[in-house]
Amino acid sequence: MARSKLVAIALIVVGTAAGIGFALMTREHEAPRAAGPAAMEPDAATDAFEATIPRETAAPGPAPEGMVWIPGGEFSMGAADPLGKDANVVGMQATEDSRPIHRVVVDGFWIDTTEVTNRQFAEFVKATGYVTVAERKPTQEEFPDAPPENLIAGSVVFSPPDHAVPLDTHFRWWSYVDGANWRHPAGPDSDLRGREDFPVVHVAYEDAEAYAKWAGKRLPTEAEWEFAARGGLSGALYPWGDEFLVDGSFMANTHQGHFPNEDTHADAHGGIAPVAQFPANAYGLYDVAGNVWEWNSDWYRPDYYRQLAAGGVARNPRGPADSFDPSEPGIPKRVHRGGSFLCTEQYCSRYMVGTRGKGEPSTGTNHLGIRLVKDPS
Ligand SMILES: [Ca+2]
Repeated sequence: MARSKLVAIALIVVGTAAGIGFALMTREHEAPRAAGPAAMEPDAATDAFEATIPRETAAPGPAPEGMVWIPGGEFSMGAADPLGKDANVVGMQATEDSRPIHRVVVDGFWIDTTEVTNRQFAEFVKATGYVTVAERKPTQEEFPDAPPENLIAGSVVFSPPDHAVPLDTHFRWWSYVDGANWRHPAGPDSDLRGREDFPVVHVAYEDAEAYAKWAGKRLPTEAEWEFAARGGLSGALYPWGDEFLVDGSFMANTHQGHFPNEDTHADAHGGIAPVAQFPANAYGLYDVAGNVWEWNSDWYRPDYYRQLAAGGVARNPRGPADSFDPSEPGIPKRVHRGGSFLCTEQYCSRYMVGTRGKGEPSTGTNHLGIRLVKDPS
């Protein structure tokens, strides 16, 4: 924990790659790697979607409040590259880590229909007195090499420029803001009034785990998350199908306009939105595409799907034993899924259901939240 928080404190948000660092990742794919995975040429023999086969088991009892039963079953996991490798160097090209498409079986589970809200997180904090990572003032003992002036509690906030900028580094639109945390999502002058039904943000991985423990739930594995998000469809680009707009209507809270300096609000939401403002998928899940990214319990490796595919059908995979991200070697990361209100076809298209994100565990941002699952008792 201490070592990883150094990323945010001493280096200032190097590790905020919740769909943020994809430009960096893409560039570094072209450079020699010091360590890590072998070349990731997709295996054409396995790189195709096959039908989803949901189990026909009924829910094991009444649904816990705010949750639905996911029957589990066998499905094809991963993302194709529909735009071609030259179409978008900071977008779909970086979906190499979502291939090969491979067969996975997951057992049934309950899942939250929405992202965890500020109202829900406030109940947890009221009951436990929990203090999130972003609210804790880092100490010199924890970070002996950090300049004292950097030992300030805060978090990472989207801070768009007022003019077009190259999309080569996310430092152009992300800032470490002193005093930003879940209670003050845009910084000390902001608060939660009127935002009770917005997803909680600025939560680190350990904050998400603490909330889950209190709620009697757990974070989803990446395979569980994707099975649920696909809603029984096979190989669809989005949780609802293959067309981004349905009858001209937006189906998810994403970014419209020139990224990052212009937001046209064409989907009726400038920035983050309250949960469940767009239609649910066929399993009844809201915002599995867009609004905020969601922590998964798997460690991130770009070659994990290749490892799984080599072993035939994967049963309840729980992620690799360790983490490696070629864009930031030495910084362990957990998987993020679903994309956010900042994803656009110009940058990060991670609202596409099979695509992946990743982030350093102690780093929260104002577009990263929580959705939890629960095992049948
Ligand atoms: Ca989401």
